[in-house]
Amino acid sequence: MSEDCIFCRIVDGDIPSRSVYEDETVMAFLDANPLAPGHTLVIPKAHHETLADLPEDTGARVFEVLHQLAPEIEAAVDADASNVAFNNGEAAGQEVPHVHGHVIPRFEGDGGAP
Ligand code: DGP
Repeated sequence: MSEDCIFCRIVDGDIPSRSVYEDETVMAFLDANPLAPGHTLVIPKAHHETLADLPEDTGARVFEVLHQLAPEIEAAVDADASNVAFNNGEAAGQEVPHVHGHVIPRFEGDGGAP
């Protein structure tokens, strides 16, 4: 837990979120600035800044949850596909320094990658 990390505060329940999934290791919730309906963030509950900091077993669990949730999220919003992506490090556009995978539903003809 990092006191000044927004996502740690969401895990702790200090900041409200619209929960999509939760287990011991991983949490998923709707993105506050969605690029598409159903845009979801999947995070490890423990604070790790980038993928390089993430223990292998935690990373594996994050991927298992992404694997399970991406098709369920697509179905929930009637999407045709999804982008599943990590902005990994500040120079790559990572604004929140707590590892998170984006699931961004995509629709035929919606104009290309975000
Ligand atoms: P990135 O640029 O990859 O670090 O994406 C960070 C995402 O986090 C961005 O799409 C907006 C989202 N976000 C930032 N603050 C909050 C918050 O307090 N709640 C939720 N649900 N999402 C947030």
